[in-house]
Amino acid sequence: MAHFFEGESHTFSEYLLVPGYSSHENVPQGVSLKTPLVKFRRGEHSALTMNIPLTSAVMQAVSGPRLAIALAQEGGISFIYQSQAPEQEAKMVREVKSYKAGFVVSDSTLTPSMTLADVLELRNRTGHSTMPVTEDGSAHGLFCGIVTSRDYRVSRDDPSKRVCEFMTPAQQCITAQEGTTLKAANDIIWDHKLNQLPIVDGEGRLVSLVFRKDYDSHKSLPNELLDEHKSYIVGAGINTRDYAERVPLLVEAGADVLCIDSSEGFSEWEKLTLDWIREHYGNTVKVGAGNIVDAEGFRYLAEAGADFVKVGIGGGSICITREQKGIGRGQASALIDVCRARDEYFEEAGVYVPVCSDGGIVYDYHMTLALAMGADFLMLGRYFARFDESPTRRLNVNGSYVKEYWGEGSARARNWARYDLGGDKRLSFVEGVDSYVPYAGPLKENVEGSLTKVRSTMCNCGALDLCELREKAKITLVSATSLVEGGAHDVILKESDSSTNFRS
Ligand code: RVP
Repeated sequence: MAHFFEGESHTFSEYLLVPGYSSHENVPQGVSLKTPLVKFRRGEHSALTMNIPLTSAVMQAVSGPRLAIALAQEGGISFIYQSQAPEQEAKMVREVKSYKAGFVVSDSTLTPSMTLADVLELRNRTGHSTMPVTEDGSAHGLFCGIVTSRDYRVSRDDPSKRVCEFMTPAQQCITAQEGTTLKAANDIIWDHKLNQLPIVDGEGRLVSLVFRKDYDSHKSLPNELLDEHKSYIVGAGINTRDYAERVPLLVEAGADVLCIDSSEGFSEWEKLTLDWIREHYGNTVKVGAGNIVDAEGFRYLAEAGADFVKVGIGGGSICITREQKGIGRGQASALIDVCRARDEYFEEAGVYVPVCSDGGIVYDYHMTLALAMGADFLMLGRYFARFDESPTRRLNVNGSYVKEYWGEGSARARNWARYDLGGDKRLSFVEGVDSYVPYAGPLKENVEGSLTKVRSTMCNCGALDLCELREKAKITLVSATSLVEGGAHDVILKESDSSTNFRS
């Protein structure tokens, strides 16, 4: 007879935090969100610590180089998606590692023969209004000029007008040589009243751009996550199929941490992957594993040598695994169960294996709940997909801006390595959807907004750091009726009031 699983299956929205005593010290400015990313022994420190407990999902629609840089600047980590050729993924990792704070490698470069229509399309897609022009349109091609929104008038100019007819040509641009310091570049910008300064090499090839606005913003990045060479920390996804080929390329490219990206991680495939990495790299390569949803799954991966363990099956916003296969578990219950197992394992083995709660965060308060339930950090897809920096197109649908967001198990992503158990490819089925999410602007201000709420709630619970939150948080299950009470109710909302839209 089938075994009846005794654990529960609740999700975040079914819980609330009951406030605890807070003293005069419990103010948001005093709250630390630092958290360990990889395992450590009792009495030691984690070799990698994040300044905020957020990572971005291993997904095509989420974690490209641009988002990885923006998130590292805020103190979190992206995991570049693995559903692409290993060389291509390694190139993205390299792009993040070679990014020098303040020196931007353009991802919207033009060629002289492109048209104004191309410029407008690119501007719409990326949100960038300044675009360098290179001979072959590559980010490091021969520098030909620059286009800004001051160079054309949409209402008057012919969309077929060529870029070379309205760009500011290279000869008229003030540029600086490769090797110029950020401070010196900034002085040139101010002395010549520029908005941006192209940096070129000895042969006139474009290296990067320095923007006037970035210098000041760089100075205000107190949480940025840098390695010992002052490059941003970045993670990369791997799968349980081509690791022997992929891992060496990612390590060589400088990935700081890897993560096995699998929809179902309680499997021998994961152990074989971890064994291979340990055999070839010992403990120098850090690698997380998942996803699992109970204590047994955690124990298996911890004993197999995972540096962190990821929890979550079927709770992702674009995920239809539960509908398609009937497997999974409510994210909150899964997390509580696994965090208990982590603490028991720590007691027993003296090794602390951080737990990541992956998927299903809809409201900002879900972040606080997940952290209070024991998550060391969170992984989010939908949340980050909405920002300027995600790699997808921004579109105008029925008068509102949206960004595209699709699951790794969707037909669009074709990430069979994440789901496939082998066998005839023609029999593969989808476990994810292709969708839109509301466009939400830049990552920085959204993350700041969400974490302000997290810090504030932590103060209400009397906690000044994440360990204290876990110890002090009082979590209660709520009834379906009290859920209704939680939103605005029994009033007629004014149309102009958008403050009830708390979804993040
Ligand atoms: P969410 O943040 O709710 O959008 O969830 C993101 C998570 O969903 C990912 O980190 C991953 O674990 C899972 N995912 C990604 N693709 C799919 C799918 O197509 N089913 N699920």
